Amino acid sequence: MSTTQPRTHLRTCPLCEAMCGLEVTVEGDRVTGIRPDRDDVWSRGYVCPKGAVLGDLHHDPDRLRAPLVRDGDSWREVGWDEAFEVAAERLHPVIEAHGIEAVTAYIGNPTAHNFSLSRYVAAFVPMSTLPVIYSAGTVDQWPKNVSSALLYGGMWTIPTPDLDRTHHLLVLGANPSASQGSLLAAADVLGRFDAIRERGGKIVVIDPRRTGTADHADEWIPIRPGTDAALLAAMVHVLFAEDLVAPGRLRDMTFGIDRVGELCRPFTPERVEAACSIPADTIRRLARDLAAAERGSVYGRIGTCNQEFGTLASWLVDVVNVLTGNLDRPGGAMFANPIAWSLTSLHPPDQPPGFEFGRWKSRVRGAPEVLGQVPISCLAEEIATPGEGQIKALVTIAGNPAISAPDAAKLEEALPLLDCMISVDNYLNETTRHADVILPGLSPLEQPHYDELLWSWAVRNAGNYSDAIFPPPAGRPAEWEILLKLAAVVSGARPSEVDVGTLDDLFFGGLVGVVTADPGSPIHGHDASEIVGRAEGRGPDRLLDFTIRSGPYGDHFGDDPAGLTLARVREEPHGIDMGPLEPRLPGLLRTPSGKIELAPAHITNDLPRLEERLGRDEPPLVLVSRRHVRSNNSWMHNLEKLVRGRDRCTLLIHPDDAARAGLVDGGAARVSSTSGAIEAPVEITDEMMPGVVCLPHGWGHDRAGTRMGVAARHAGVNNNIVAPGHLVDVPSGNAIVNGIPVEVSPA
Ligand SMILES: Nc1nc2c(c(=O)[nH]1)N[C@H]1C(S)=C(S)[C@@H](COP(=O)(O)OP(=O)(O)OC[C@H]3O[C@@H](n4cnc5c(=O)[nH]c(N)nc54)[C@H](O)[C@@H]3O)O[C@H]1N2
Ligand SMILES: Nc1nc2c(c(=O)[nH]1)N[C@H]1C(S)=C(S)[C@@H](COP(=O)(O)OP(=O)(O)OC[C@H]3O[C@@H](n4cnc5c(=O)[nH]c(N)nc54)[C@H](O)[C@@H]3O)O[C@H]1N2
Ligand code: SF4
Ligand SMILES: [Mo]
Repeated sequence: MSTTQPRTHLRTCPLCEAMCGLEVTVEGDRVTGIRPDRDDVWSRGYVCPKGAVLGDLHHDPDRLRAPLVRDGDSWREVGWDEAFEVAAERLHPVIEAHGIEAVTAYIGNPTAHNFSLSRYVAAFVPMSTLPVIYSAGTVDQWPKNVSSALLYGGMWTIPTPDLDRTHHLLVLGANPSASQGSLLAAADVLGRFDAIRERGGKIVVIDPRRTGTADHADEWIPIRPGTDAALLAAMVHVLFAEDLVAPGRLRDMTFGIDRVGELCRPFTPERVEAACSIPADTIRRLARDLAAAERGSVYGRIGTCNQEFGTLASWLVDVVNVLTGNLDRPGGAMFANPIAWSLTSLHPPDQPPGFEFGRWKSRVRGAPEVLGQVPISCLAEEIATPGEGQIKALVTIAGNPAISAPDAAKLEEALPLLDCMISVDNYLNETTRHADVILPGLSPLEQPHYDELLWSWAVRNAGNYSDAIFPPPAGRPAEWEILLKLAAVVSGARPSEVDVGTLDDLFFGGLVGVVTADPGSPIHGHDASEIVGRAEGRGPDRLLDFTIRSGPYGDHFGDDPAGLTLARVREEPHGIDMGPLEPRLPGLLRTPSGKIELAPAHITNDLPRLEERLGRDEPPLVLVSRRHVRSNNSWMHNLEKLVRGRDRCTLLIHPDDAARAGLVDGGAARVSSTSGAIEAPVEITDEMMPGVVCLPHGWGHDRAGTRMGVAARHAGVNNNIVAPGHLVDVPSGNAIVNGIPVEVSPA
């Protein structure tokens, strides 16, 4: 009789930016245990509850394992050839009747965390020939992308706080106790926070909510949502007024330092204190403390992006880091130099040197394009409004906009109007229930893993490759193959004619051509056809090998024989660590001037809007969002171990506000705004500042026709029903989902 011996596999968790190393135990085809890998050079034994249930995700019976095709109200499991045939049958007539302009795509968050999707979405977008796409980026970090594009010349050139060496950390609108860090890749962020304080440093958290992160800080300063830009502008004012501006070596590589001082002069601490709800003295102290710190760093995240002045706030975070000399110095805010460079670091081919915005406008609302996209809230009206250019077909890739996009009710009404919808997704959920065809990807454990983008803002220069734990089931394509084939089908090809290998060669060859022609690349001048000819393998592995070999520590195709290749990286299953971050400026800058362009007009033109806001009457209550460590946006609620226990989709409200609204703890509240109303259980807590209530996003799993049994039993409500879609940050078009005026009453 044969017994299956337990085997252990080392594996990076693909769920968030912490990139924890795991030790996964497998018996036969079952995952029987997951422990943190204490020898992982990056995460050193850290894990959170989500990583520990990757096995449950793999075994989840609701996870789709075969394509689904809709016939009326019912679904049929089909083979892959048939799935693509049906996709073409339903999509091509739309394109013939209305042109490719009638088709668009929405790209969701897990794309950034998936071995295949993260690399091949870069192929899908151009190859599909879609003129316009939408993404979760415009409910996320678009303001930071705009700021980085203009300041440094790369929309993903984003500095990260150098946690392990800083002495002073100012955190705005980030809650790593839940999120585990964002645009800040580090495992055990809070442990690193504690270490800052243990070595005598200081941490200040600025947030309308006293979060689990604030519990690890020296000081929590509540702020009225949407006013971080005013606070930071006042800090800049103080730095100039008190002669504390000390950019050091950055001065010679920066344009616009004095201009920033002039522009922020009107923002005195006294003028912003009422709007921010932070005393002027406190603002002065924040500026002085930061200036006095030997090594300090300002870090802002989604609370500073998903809000009324997202771009100004995101920009001012970097402005303050520059003015205090902390940008690009150890202990400040630094740029990583990972083992494998990210495809996103290439300048977008459709952009002139530098960046232009507003090159086209959305049809219905006239929203200007920013970095190739308009707000995701435009999608519903583009589908629902008849006329030339109306959207008739949609492709979703690893996204759940029916829940995650503002004005969710409008999008839910619009999706059924589509003539064709194709979803690359692993679940039949609130969004994909509207699809004609669902094409599921492999489970994370059935594919290799190496993060594409996230190492670009890691707190160390590192990388880690994991092999697949289970072989992909026979006949199932990887998602890179799905994307290439789908791109060809969208562009008009018949599925039977598509040769994925040829498309992959085209994509790879094109990339090698671009890089060898780039004077800034270490492999500049190499013969592209020779590199392509010798490259082994295909798909994401071949790309990864190329980005490692042409990267900073690579073998540069023979120039540095001791350098890294994918094969060498694979020999180190606990990961490779090339050490702490090192200064990268001015070499990294890709601006037209070759300097940091600190006062770009596209951003500073928004300052009058901020000034106007200062005198505004404040609404009695505004709503903000939150995350929880056991939840992941909208999609891990089908795992019993994560959702069990008390309801986490509750309305947090300060005791004074609750009393005024007549709400009792554990009772039900009705939350309404100009866009809709929802009901949620009440949790009265002084962790909220008065005047601000809080709901998590990502819930509302009570919709008919989904196939997520556990999630449906823990449905919660969708806070994006009360997020009005017209509320966007002006320079970026990013959604405002924090600081929404709401009314609250007993339900
Ligand atoms: N009110 C409010 N709204 C918000 C936010 C907020 O703070 N407040 N945050 C915003 C932010 S930051 C983000 S990033 C967005 C997220 O918005 P989305 O990206 O639209 O939503 P997710 O919940 O991440 O959707 C994940 C989808 O991908 C599928 N999926 C998971 N893994 C895979 C995979 O490996 N392959 C494929 N093909 N599919 C997969 C899931 O089944 C699910 O359908 O939400 C935004 N919305
Ligand atoms: N467990 C888990 N981890 C995740 C996710 C998840 O859903 N669950 N989502 C992932 C994704 S897609 C992202 S983008 C990241 C986000 O990572 P974080 O940015 O750390 O996100 P949050 O935990 O939502 O923390 C945002 C904080 O901003 C505060 N805030 C709201 N409005 C304002 C404001 O106007 N000003 C200030 N100063 N603060 C404000 C909120 O109260 C909240 O505490 O997390 C990622 N990691
Ligand atoms: S913090 Fe949790 S979800 Fe994030 S990588 Fe680590 S184990 Fe995975
Ligand atoms: Mo996000």
